[in-house]
Amino acid sequence: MYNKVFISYAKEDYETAKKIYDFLLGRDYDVWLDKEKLLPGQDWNTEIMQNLKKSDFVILLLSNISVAKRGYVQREFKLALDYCEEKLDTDIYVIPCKIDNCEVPEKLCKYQWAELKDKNSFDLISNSLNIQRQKYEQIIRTKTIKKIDLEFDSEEKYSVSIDNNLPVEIISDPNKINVSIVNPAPIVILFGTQCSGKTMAIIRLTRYLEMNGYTVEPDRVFRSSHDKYYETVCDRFDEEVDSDKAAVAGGNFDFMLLHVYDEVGRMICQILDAPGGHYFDGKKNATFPSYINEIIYTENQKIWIFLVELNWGDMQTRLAYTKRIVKLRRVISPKDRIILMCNKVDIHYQFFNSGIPDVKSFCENIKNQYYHIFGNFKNRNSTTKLFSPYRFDFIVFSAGLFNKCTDNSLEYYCQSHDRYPATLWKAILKAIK
Ligand SMILES: Nc1nc2c(ncn2[C@@H]2O[C@H](COP(=O)(O)OP(=O)(O)O)[C@@H](O)[C@H]2O)c(=O)[nH]1
Ligand SMILES: [Mg+2]
Repeated sequence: MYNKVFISYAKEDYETAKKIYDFLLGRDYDVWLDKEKLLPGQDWNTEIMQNLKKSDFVILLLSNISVAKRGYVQREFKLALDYCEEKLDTDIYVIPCKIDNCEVPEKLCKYQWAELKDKNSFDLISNSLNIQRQKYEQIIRTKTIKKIDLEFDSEEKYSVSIDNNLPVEIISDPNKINVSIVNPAPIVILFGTQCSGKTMAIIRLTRYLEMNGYTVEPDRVFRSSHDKYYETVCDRFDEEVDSDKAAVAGGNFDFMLLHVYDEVGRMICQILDAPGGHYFDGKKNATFPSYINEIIYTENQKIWIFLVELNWGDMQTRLAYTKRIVKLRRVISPKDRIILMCNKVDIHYQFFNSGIPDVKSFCENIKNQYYHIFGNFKNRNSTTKLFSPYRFDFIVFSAGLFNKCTDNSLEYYCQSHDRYPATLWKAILKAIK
């Protein structure tokens, strides 16, 4: 998509036009050059005009001959400039390319031109095209997510409890939430419902990372400096990580961006912990709050960790949650990676052998309960699909064991074996590479 290039030139400059044609063809562009494309019997005037109109980019070859010549070339130049009027000022559409020392026509002067005598000129042209193409593709992805959000089946009814400890704005109108992501490091997004174990997974991972020379710190500018709730969350982070009580019992600890640094202080990734209700809240026509969409469209690479749990909810609820994940498929960028994390495996000891979880059994059972995820995230790459049939890595996880105290007011937390955070971290590092 957005790869149609029209080359306008005077017939005396055909050789140069053909070189650009060949160069761009080799770079996945669909190039229109009259001599290559016109078929015997076609009305050449209509064909040229139609293809010029359809094109996403127009390359104008400027030479002493083409700028002086009356007739077709001039008409194409003019038309291209007319179509250019419909674009944004920041869009790249017309690319003038100077073949010789000709004078650039006044109307084209405002566009940066390429000097074809320069060695890297072809690369510069393809860079310009690529930049604009990515911009168009980004717009389409934004539109797609809006559309699929609208398509969300309005008949579904299921309920998910909302944690009352969260600040009013987060419960009442998550669209009012502003966040800022200032660092280009990859973002690990823990995608799960309320109580799916996101925060505890982060706590367990943080403990493991800190034992292994990494540093994990909250990003203090993620939320506005007026947000006292966020400030408290950041201040209490270390204390929460070390606590032998589960995070939710402690209250406000559910919305954060963390930075992970290695021993030499290099940022490896950022981890997002957002309220589960923002990913899956059971509302009709569910859409993600704007801040989540904003994060989806940052340039940062994303590592999507979709949390699933064996026997979670009923079939309807699982199906609805699955749909939410499947809908994301079209907006996940090719550079993003996916991890399907089967959480809270400690509850299902029937799938353990000598204390070790049988990943294959977990995977088979999760596949039965969330089969749309497997069906929709098939790896379609003909070479790699042989050894990885799905576009995600499947891992099992347990943050630890949780025991409620007798009056149910809080939960004691006893951390899991290192193998769980080690596997999770390994999968994240593999995804980032
Ligand atoms: N058995 C078990 N329960 C867990 C695990 N992780 C979380 N939980 C339970 O799920 C609750 C919610 O966990 P939390 O991480 O706060 O969920 P979040 O809302 O997704 O952040 C905890 O209070 C625990 O009761 C786990 O690994 N195993
Ligand atoms: Mg949480």
